[in-house]
Amino acid sequence: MNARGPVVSARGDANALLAEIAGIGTDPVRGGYTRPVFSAPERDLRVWFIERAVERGLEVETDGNGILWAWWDPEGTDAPARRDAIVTGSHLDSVPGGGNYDGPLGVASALAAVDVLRERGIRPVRPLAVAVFPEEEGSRFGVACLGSRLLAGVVAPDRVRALTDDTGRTYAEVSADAGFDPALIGADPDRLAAISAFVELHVEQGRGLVDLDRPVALAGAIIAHGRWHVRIEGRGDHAGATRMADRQDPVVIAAETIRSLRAQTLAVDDARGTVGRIVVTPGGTNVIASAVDLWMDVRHRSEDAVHTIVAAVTAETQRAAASEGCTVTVSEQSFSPTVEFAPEMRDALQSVLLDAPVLDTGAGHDAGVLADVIPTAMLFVRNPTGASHTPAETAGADDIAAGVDALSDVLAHLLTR
Ligand code: HGY
Ligand code: MN
Ligand code: MN
Repeated sequence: MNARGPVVSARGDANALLAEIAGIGTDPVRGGYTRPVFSAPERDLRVWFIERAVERGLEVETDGNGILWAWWDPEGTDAPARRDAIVTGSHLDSVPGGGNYDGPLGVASALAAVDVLRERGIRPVRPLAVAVFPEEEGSRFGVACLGSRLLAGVVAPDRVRALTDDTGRTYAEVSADAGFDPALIGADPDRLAAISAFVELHVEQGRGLVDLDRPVALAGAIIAHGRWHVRIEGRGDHAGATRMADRQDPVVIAAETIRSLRAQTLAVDDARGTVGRIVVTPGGTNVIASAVDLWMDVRHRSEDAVHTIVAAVTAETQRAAASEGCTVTVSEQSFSPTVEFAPEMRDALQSVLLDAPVLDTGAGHDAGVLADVIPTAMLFVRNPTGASHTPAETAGADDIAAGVDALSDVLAHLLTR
């Protein structure tokens, strides 16, 4: 018996694996799950993953970026010779109040697929790894897909070490407290060179499969998306003793930023613009704020459209701030260009999956980051609500099983070529 139940989890059953972690990181205030990187819930999820991987005979390592790699090596080979590896997996961290499928479904399905491949008698001729990427959501340190970006060398380690969470603690401090060595983060070209394909299974974040009435799809593209930190500074004062004409109220400017983002986004067909997080300082009901921090998330298939929207909102915000006697700084936290998944790989997998539909997505993924450096594909599993980043996110048991079968078919194809 181990921390979470029977010593040997149900074989080939992603539903059972997900059920084992359903109690980890539940959020009694927001609902759903809150599992930020380097938190106790995320640590528990890492322990769960390692237990489930080791009981499957996988050799687990944690690299300098905190990425977990659980290896199934071909018989008769040893670790240093790993090359042409096939990697699958996803993430275990969540947004605040998220669902139990965004990330964990891909990890559980990958573990279950190892069972299925073994049951089918597949003997890989190349290594297979199940990987877990940390801080995919960027919920703690602000940069999305932080682990995969570090691995790919597209974010500077010094910048990452200095990133702060909402308590002001740096990545370096928090990761060290969690038992990692922040001096070790950074690009790992040798590891990337040893990987010949990456496949990520993920719950669909949208209703494409519901509308098509299909359980599983392949990903076509991820639309460009980025996040910008807007800091507005004014003059704090007393809510009752300060005449309206004498105010420099940053909250008023924040309202203008949000109005402007909505208007600029609606003016561009199929653009998406969101402000989901605002921090007012000091945050008293009877206090005129001294500063406001808010974060914009802007997405569109055209990268130019994203940058045009952000520039227009910045200009309108700065004009409003000048008239209110406030100052504004807008800084880009992360940006992901539009990603087209490798067509030749996608087409090959489509034949393996008997013409699974191909869907684009507005959600970012580690697969989107790695697609620049490794042939990468994604599988989506139907989400009946289509909702995500909310407790309403879901996936049906039969569709989850269909996803495991599809991932197993894809991995069998890639492992035995
Ligand atoms: O924000 C995203 O698109 C992803 O869920 N991290
Ligand atoms: Mn995700
Ligand atoms: Mn997500």
